[in-house]
Amino acid sequence: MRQFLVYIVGPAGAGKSSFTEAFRDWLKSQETPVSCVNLDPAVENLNYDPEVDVREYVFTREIMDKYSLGPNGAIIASMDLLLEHLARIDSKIEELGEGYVLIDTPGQMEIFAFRKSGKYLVEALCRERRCATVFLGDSVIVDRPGDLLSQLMMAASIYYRFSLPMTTVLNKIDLLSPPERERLERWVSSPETFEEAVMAEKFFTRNMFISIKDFLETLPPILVSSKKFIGFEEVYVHLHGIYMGGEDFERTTSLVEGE
Ligand SMILES: Nc1nc2c(ncn2[C@@H]2O[C@H](COP(=O)(O)OP(=O)(O)OP(=O)(O)O)[C@@H](O)[C@H]2O)c(=O)[nH]1
Ligand SMILES: [Mg+2]
Repeated sequence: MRQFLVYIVGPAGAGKSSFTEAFRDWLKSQETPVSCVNLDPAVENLNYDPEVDVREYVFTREIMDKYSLGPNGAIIASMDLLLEHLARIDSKIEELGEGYVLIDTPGQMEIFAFRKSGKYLVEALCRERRCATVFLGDSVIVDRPGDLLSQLMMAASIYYRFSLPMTTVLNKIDLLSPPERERLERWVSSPETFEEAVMAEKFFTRNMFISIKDFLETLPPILVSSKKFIGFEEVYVHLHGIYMGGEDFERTTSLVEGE
């Protein structure tokens, strides 16, 4: 079996680091080989011990002091500086051996996902390895249909940006009341029900909704709780399909009609 790199990407505070730790523990309990990489140069306190930690090479707090930068400027600079250490990071990942490699990504998702350095890093590490993304959204911030819609748009944009097979996840469902959870389950399992709810808000046109509906049908979000270990089996089944299925899976999940 080869290595399988799984990038955990999502908005700030959605629970990327918590998911990385909890899913690692769950995979270990299933006797699946797994290790973790911290790719966030800015994180101050990490709740788990990653096998590879980019803060060994670049630590944003030091970059702030050294170059008199503010927090966002320092994270941008840190990601750029990390590229100088890419060969070393790559060989450290190689040393981890076969199995799942969970990669916890920076809290400032847009700096990682939408600037050149993040994409370059992902592409370089994926050159010889099978890779996937877990888009980790936050179920707690879904109060109305538009809140889910904007997280799906974010997920679609990450999917497009990285061009990697993706598993979509909504975290923290332990914090929802039973009616909130049932409503979310209805929306993610029935694109028609979700479409009705979105249309009732009278802000989106049906045509604007079509591509997101397609995304929802292709990659319906799995509801998880990193605190309560809910939904991990489903995440595993989806990811394992990518790991084992490879090219065929990528083709069948392509959102481009006719491919
Ligand atoms: N109740 C509950 N809390 C969670 C869950 N996942 C994460 N949290 C909490 O959410 C907060 C943020 O979690 P992190 O794991 O640090 O989130 P993150 O996405 O890594 O944050 P950044 O890297 O700063 O963007 C912490 O207080 C976690 O304890 C969950 O499934 N349930
Ligand atoms: Mg984090």
